Amino acid sequence: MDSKSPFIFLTFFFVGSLVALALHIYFFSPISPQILHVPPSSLVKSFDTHLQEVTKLGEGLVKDPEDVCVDKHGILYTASRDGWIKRLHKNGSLEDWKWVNSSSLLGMTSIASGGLVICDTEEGLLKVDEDGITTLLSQFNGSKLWFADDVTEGKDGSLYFSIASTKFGLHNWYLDLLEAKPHGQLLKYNPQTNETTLLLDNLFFANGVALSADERYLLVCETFKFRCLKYWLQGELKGKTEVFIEDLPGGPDNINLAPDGSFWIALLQLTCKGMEFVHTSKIAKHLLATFPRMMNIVQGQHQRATVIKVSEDGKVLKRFDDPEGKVISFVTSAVEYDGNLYLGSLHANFVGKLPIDH
Ligand SMILES: *[C@@H]1O[C@H](CO)[C@@H](O)[C@H](O)[C@H]1NC(C)=O
Ligand SMILES: *[C@@H]1O[C@H](CO)[C@@H](O)[C@H](O)[C@H]1NC(C)=O
Ligand SMILES: *[C@@H]1O[C@H](CO)[C@@H](O)[C@H](O)[C@H]1NC(C)=O
Ligand SMILES: *[C@@H]1O[C@H](CO)[C@@H](O)[C@H](O)[C@H]1NC(C)=O
Ligand SMILES: [Ca+2]
Ligand SMILES: [Ca+2]
Repeated sequence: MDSKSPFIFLTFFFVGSLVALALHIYFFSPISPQILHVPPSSLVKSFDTHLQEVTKLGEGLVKDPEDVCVDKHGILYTASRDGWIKRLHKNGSLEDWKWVNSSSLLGMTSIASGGLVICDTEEGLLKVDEDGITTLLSQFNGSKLWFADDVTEGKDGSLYFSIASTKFGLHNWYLDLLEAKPHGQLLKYNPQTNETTLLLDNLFFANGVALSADERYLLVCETFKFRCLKYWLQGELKGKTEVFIEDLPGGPDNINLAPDGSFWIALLQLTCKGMEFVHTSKIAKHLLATFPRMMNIVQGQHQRATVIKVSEDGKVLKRFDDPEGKVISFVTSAVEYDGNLYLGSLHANFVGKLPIDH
């Protein structure tokens, strides 16, 4: 036998494997990606450690509470991944309040008439009150409402809510990130007339929504664009959109009005250190989308927690971090109530509580 044969065989083997891999990716990649710009500020390490001082409420009794809200009586609510809506009374007792047959509950808000409205990424908008669970809205424009992400209520009872992606679902949200194209929407639902209107389309993963104190405008976070938009509801700019804050040091998730009229925004670290190149390489994006298990190497949300307080004119007033995610990570929501910040997280078995100085 020729001594070169094994070498030739190996060469053919490797070239053949590469061609097969390329074809596989070409035919099976579920995305048609574009390049994503990641702001340099999101790559800078923070040295603030305030979030390491959180108290853990309900530790072991809640699972991945994405959002929290407080009602007019000061009762704190959160949705656990097991479907339980838990509430924390002022005396400190945690109650299993209502059970929703769902593992896909995200943003929530307490409503003036009592109870809550919650986004279920599979079902749409749910109302939860003493009488039980009702589906408020499950369709829009003749198709099923998928991936409702966050909701807030206006004084007239209107519900403003976001659809993170009309293309990918909750369990494939990283595909939306890799594709880096705008599939998000901002909508308004009027419960009196059952009318739903589209306010904004083509958003980059529409996430948290918050009304200003005077309800003259609505803010919506675009997670994969590292910015929040301001949508005018009243005045001469009504119907117009402008950038509220951009180049954020993380992807904005929930946003909540603070008692002083500013806003708390939770920021996600979307990629772990050293892996940022995947957002600028279409080949890397296709490879990850075709072999999704590899996303575990790339994702960075569990490595940090960051919340910022932003003034009405879009200036960062405060920033709190757990820079390595030692005590809390993947913080998705920050709600200020009565001198404390309550923190939701998709990587925690508790709700965080942090006293804040004024
Ligand atoms: C706390 O308050 C709730 C609601 O009023 C009540 O149901 C519960 O029994 C109280 N728990 C304690 C330990 O006092
Ligand atoms: C919950 O929903 C699942 C799927 O929709 C269904 O199979 C199951 O019977 C439901 N469980 C209860 C207790 O209603
Ligand atoms: C509603 O659906 C129709 C038909 O699919 C489409 O042409 C139209 O743009 C949609 N409208 C909105 C507001 O999404
Ligand atoms: C809105 O929808 C609900 C439930 O589908 C129905 O009971 C109610 O009559 C509707 N209201 C209007 C104004 O269409
Ligand atoms: Ca929210
Ligand atoms: Ca969210």
